[in-house]
Amino acid sequence: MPSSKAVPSSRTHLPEWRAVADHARVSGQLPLRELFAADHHRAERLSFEACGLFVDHSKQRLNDGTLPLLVQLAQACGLRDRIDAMFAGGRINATENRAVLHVALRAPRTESITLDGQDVVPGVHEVLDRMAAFCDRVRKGEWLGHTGKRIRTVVNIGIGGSDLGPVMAYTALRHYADRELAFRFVSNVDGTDFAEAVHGLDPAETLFIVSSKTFTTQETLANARTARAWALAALGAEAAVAKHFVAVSTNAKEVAGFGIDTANMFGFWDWVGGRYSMDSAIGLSTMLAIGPERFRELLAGFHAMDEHFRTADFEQNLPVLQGLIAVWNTTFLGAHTIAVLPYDQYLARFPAYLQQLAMESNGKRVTLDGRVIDDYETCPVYWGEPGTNGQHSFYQLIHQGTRLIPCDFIGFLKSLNPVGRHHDLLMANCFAQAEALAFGKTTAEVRADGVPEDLVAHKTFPGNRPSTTILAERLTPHVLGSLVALYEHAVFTAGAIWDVNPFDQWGVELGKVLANRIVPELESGTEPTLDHHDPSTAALIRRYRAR
Ligand code: G6Q
Repeated sequence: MPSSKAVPSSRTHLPEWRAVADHARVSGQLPLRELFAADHHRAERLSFEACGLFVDHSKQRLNDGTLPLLVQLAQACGLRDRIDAMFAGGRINATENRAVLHVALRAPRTESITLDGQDVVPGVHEVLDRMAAFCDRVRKGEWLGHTGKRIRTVVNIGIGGSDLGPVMAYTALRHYADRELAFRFVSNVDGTDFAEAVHGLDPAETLFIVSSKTFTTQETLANARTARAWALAALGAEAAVAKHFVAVSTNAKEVAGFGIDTANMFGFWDWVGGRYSMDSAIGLSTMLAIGPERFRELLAGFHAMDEHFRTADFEQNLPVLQGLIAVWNTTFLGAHTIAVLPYDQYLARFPAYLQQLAMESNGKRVTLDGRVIDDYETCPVYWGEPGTNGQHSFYQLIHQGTRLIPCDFIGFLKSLNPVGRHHDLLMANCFAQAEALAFGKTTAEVRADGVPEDLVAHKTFPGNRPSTTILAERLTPHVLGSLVALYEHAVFTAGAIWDVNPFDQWGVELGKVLANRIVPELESGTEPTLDHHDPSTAALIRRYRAR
């Protein structure tokens, strides 16, 4: 008798999927030179604007049919329902049975978002108000350390989602930061990270923020314990902890157990994923740096993009288009990576932030209903460095290598540090790189330059290498919020097409479990039995123990 359990159907069985795949075979290689030559309005037609961001997709390998087919695919994949379910507090993180409501973190007071019949927005603002009051006290020098000195340095201890967002946001918004306060970040369990972060600091003037959603993370707790020992060694009394440690967490019990007064704890909720938490209390270091008002501008930027994503037609919807083009380039045109290239030094950590956002979200090989995906590729590798530095290292491969590497260029019309001609030079490079990638330099053009025949092939640029250019007026907290939300929702969109759950991260578990098993084997005084390890791992452990 045939089983009554329906076999989950692959996305590839959708007619809309096949239509995109067929289209990719026919049109995916069309040269950008020809596409631009055939349509003088292409740049305008494929540029989109919302929430202070101007996004030019015209240098992507798209022809007239591509975006409509991708939008039809999004509709067939139920993207609209998924968006509505997220904003309505549905438990769309099915494998963890959780709602996904980071959009509530930036909802204005006047809005309401309900989860299990309860409006979560008042709770969000209650925490924001407490954070603001705390930040004002620290920034004004009213919050004093144990010996009566004001706080001069803030050290955020956290890892993954509790580190990358705070580091990225602090770096990005440093222009707006209170320069009287210094900020350092400790994430790695490597003792070097802690040692270097506190080097030269006066414990009497240092405030640690222990940022951990679960407050059980091995690395963060190890660093927090070391920080407490470091502070108490100088300050003596246990009572100093209350003045030099605050916590950001969802786990009041563990926070209290660690010795931090829960009056000095800023909470958030299980419906905020770590990599979606930089605008929750995890952003405490950001708020300390830029102040509560600017932090609210950051939230307003996120919210503007949330509303755009929720309401705009897919054809004009920035995150939807961004997500669909990522799917187009990787799943249908075969690119394995996407390079993110900010032409702004303040965005130096943006590619690293995006790496976690995209790859921890969509780096999956099983669909929501449990089918192993063996007939299409999901999330690409995200990577990047700020321009122009990257031009002098890895751009060679993007221009002339054998691989297809779509690029996102991000730039600003105005510099926050106008110095001589620097900004013109910077942006000239940004525009030039996208132009060179798209149009290349043909063999005929190289020959016309009088290049010797034996070098012609070497000096030819094939072109047709796709990129998107994102521009904003200047890097403000509002723009940063919109930019991050653009990528958050683009990741969501791509996840809906790939049919994966962007909100779990089971793939990080196995290594953690194995590490916990190896720790006692490294620390034990007696020779442990290593029979349960493979020969390579056992030999590495023996070598380490024999040091
Ligand atoms: C993010 C991940 C992960 C998490 C860290 C830190 O989405 O879940 O990067 O943020 O493992 O976790 P804690 O905040 O619980 O310490």
